[in-house]
Parts: sequence; C-alpha cells; structure tokens
Amino acid sequence: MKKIAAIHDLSGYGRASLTVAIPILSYMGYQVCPLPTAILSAHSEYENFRCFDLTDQMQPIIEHWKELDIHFNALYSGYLASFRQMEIVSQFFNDFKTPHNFILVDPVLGDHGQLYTGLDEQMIQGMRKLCSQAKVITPNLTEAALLLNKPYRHDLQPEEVFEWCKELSLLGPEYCIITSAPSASKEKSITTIAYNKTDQRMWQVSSDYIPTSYPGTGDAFASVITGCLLNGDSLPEAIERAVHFINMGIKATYGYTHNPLDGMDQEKVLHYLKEPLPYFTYEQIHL
Ligand code: PXL
Repeated sequence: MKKIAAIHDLSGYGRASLTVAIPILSYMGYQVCPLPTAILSAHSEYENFRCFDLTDQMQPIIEHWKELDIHFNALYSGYLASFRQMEIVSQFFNDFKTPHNFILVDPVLGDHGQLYTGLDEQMIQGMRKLCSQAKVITPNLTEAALLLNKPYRHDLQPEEVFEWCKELSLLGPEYCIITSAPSASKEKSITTIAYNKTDQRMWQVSSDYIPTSYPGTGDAFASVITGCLLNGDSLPEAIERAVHFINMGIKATYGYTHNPLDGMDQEKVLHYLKEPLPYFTYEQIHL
C-alpha cells in the first residue's frame, strides 16, 4: 500500500484540509498518514473560529515516525499555521525525501486576492522555501501572485498567467499548476494551467465557471493531483481528473441552498475518482 504523509490542519467543521484530503486519497487506494498542523473548530473562513496550534507537537510526532522508519511515497503539505511550522516541514522534507518519492506543496495562503486570516508576509517567505523543495506546486491565482510578489488583478490575461507559471517554476518545482485562472478561449469558464519545466510543455484544462465559491476545493484539487501522480498519470491527465472531480463536486452542491462555507458535497462524487474519464479535454498551449 502506498503511503502519503499529509501535513494539513484538522478543521472540525467545513470541509477543508484533512477532512478533504483523507477521504479522497483513501478512496484512491492510498494509506494517508496525517501530520496535523492545527486543530480548528471550523476552517478560518467562519467567524470566531478557534484554533489550537500544534507547532510544538509536530516535532515529537516526526521523531516517532523516524523511529518507526516509515517510508512515504509522497510528502504532501497544505495549510500551515505558523512560520515555525514551515521550518519544521522543510526539515521533514529533507529527512523523508528519497529518490523514490515526491513532494507536493499546496501553498495555502489565500484566495480572491486576500491573504487568509492569521497568515503574514514571513509565512509567504516560508512558503516560497517549501515550494523550492517540491516537485509539484498547486497555487491558486491569489497564491501565485503572493509567491511571485506581484499584484493580484481581476483582469489578468491568460498570457500573463502562462508567464507566471513559468516564473514559479524558477522557484524550483518541476510541475507548477495554477488553478482558478481566466480562460483564453472560452467565456464563462475557468482554467487550470500547468507547466512541466522538464519537457517545457504548458497545458490547460477548462471547465464551466459556476458563480459560487466553496472553501476546500483547492485542497480537494491538490489531493487528487497527488493521488493521480502516485498512480503514474501524466501531468495533463492528472489535472484533467482533478478539474473534472471539482467540477462534478461543485455541480452536485450548487443546486442546494447549503451555506457555501460548508464546502462542496464531495461525498457524493468520490466515485468519479475511480471511473475512467468520460473525455479528455486538455490542450497544449504553444508559447
Ligand atoms: O482550504 C484551505 C484552508 C485550509 N485550512 C484552513 C483554512 C483554509 C481556507 O480557508 O481556513 C484552516
């Protein structure tokens, strides 16, 4: 059984982070080993959330994992609650990276042009360092702007996002994937752009734009990418499946009047993770 170290918070309410990553990756057939970064009553987009930082607990957990001599097939990080956690995770990557596994960093920093509550400039710096250690990074457009220290703009043109994607690869990662980008070819759609630094190919997968926003979809996206790459999928196949899964999840939720903060009803669409994709829509972008 392939094992994944999943370094995220555990938010009791509102689907995000570990409550999203564990079901997805378990369903895809992997053993998920959580290294929790914090316990929250509910994710940080709910008002008055309570947060119990686990920075001091992380090192003893890692020490025990070293004693157990665990070998992970993927090291996957998401929401980190403090700068010191980033230093701990960086060292964890150094200690647990082998020639046979890969690191995926989802640089959870913000959305809709805003940094998440409780995060600061030093943490953006810390996230850049973690990205430099990763094979794959999956920022949304806001996070890409923060990592590149560029202003977030609503009128960003697709060509600029292609450039951002290449610039991000200069931080180190082989695969840079930017989600929630504007679409070059279609109105009312949203695009995921991915650049493979090794073969210098750029890909895009577009999906219908649904006028809502569910927290945790970025976590779901990065989790599916982790599972697909572990399964040997190519970069465009992996993004195709992740985009399809999120699109189906959003459509399975949007018809209801749930509070959008509760996240998408991923429980209803997990089965899409195992079914053959009904189509391939990915396109190569010729620069
Ligand atoms: O979905 C990203 C995320 C992860 N963890 C926590 C969050 C969020 C987004 O709001 O608040 C605690």
